Amino acid sequence: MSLQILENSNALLITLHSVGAVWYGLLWAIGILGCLTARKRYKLRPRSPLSSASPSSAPGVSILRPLKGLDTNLYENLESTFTQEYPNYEIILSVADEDDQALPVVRELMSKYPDVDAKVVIGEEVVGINPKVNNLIRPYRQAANDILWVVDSNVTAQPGTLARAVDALQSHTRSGKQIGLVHHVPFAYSTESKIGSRVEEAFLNTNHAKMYLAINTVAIESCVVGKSNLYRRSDLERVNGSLKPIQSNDSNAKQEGVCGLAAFGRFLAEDNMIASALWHELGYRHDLSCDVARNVVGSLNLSDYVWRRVRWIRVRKHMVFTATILEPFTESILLCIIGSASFRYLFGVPPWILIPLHFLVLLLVDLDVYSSLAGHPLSESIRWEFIAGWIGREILTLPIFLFAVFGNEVIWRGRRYRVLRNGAAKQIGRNTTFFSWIRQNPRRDNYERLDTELQ
Ligand SMILES: *[C@@H]1O[C@H](CO)[C@@H](O)[C@H](O)[C@H]1NC(C)=O
Ligand SMILES: *[C@@H]1O[C@H](CO)[C@@H](O)[C@H](O)[C@H]1NC(C)=O
Ligand SMILES: *[C@@H]1O[C@H](CO)[C@@H](O)[C@H](O)[C@H]1NC(C)=O
Ligand SMILES: *[C@@H]1O[C@H](CO)[C@@H](O)[C@H](O)[C@H]1NC(C)=O
Ligand SMILES: *[C@H]1O[C@H](CO)[C@@H](O)[C@H](O)[C@H]1NC(C)=O
Repeated sequence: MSLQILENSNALLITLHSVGAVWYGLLWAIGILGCLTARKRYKLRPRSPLSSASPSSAPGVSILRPLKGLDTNLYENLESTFTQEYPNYEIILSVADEDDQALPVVRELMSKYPDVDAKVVIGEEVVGINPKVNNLIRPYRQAANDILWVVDSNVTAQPGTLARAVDALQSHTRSGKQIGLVHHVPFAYSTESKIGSRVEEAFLNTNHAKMYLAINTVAIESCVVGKSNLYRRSDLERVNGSLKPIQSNDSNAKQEGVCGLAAFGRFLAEDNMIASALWHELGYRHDLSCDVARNVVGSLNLSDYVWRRVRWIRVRKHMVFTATILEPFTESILLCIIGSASFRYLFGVPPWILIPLHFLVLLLVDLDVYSSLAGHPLSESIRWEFIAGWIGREILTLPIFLFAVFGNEVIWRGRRYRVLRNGAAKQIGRNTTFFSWIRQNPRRDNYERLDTELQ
């Protein structure tokens, strides 16, 4: 009898450890896939023939830049859109408020580049709780071209980026599906030695980029952050954010109810939802071109970083529930515990070999991802700070996750929102209970980005 129980529990342990070992192997495979994709995709950035095409032969593009306040590096970020090597584009810069501090910068650039077709739109139109969508709605309607490139205020793009993105938008996947959206992986760089900035930089440029590239290579589900997205207005006009496939074969059919950008004002992570809607409602796919969305991280302290991740997890939780719940098990520390327990049980691999090896190889893979995206290895001057930031991120991940996953409220640019089940959000009043007072911690400077941290 007791032998029977022993055998059963043995079988159970073997099963559990086998699942653990397979999971461990799978996650390494995903990580390596991300690393190899980064190497392959970003090594060469060939010039697109569109860069020097005649204006009439290149499809027109409207670049939309929603702005709010003075970002770190705002002048250079905006200037990078004025210097795109592309024959046929206009720029529409928009602010919600005529006193916005971004306006003088915009005016200066417009007088520096009088030959670039650029204009400013002042004043938002409220279509939902998302201030970025409210700010974008008028430029969206006024855009002269069907192809829109929506670029966050803190993104800098290299001159060839637009032409390469248009090439990608006009292509098809290998299985013949149409490309509905082109996005760019964020690549952060920090000019400051503050700890939050270093941790953010280490996160975005290693683990985040690696997973992002791997998921987009496997392409079983839409996975897009909206720092820099190119899509067609005519496509967006057909979807309503319900993510239900469109019920008609007619290529002009639209969904019911409000369609277009206005339908996404109810979401906090509108960029993510737009990408999902194009994917699920129209059956289109996404493509990453070989450019990155360069992103200067301003000065962040540790609590800024923590709150940023908390917001991200809370918003994402309702959109991709399973992926969010699995997330801690994909992160290095839990993964290492699972892997070392399983390999010890199944194959007798001692943890003192596996654990150091695990973290060492992980660091090397992550540094390789960094150098692929950056186009050069990590520079000597920031090496140790970067590695310290990387270690900090690995350690912080689980506590942040546990804190974030049990809440639904986020504070975004001084406003409180409750995230609802379907990913939509509702703005709530400024209750000053003890808890809301504690949660009011995120930074309060006047320059928080319009776009930002909710991806
Ligand atoms: C759409 O096309 C498929 C095959 O091309 C056809 O079987 C189906 O009936 C069509 N549906 C509608 C609603 O027209
Ligand atoms: C979107 O359109 C679909 C079908 O066309 C409809 O079932 C759904 O209710 C609409 N959703 C919204 C939010 O309007
Ligand atoms: C304060 O919080 C309560 C419960 O959390 C909520 O019902 C109420 O609407 C909030 N007050 C305001 C002004 O939003
Ligand atoms: C972090 O910076 C924000 C402003 O950006 C500030 O409000 C907050 O007090 C700082 N936190 C710490 C722990 O220094
Ligand atoms: C703009 O984009 C970054 C990149 O992820 C985002 O997290 C943040 O909110 C904004 N940038 C910085 C660097 O502060």
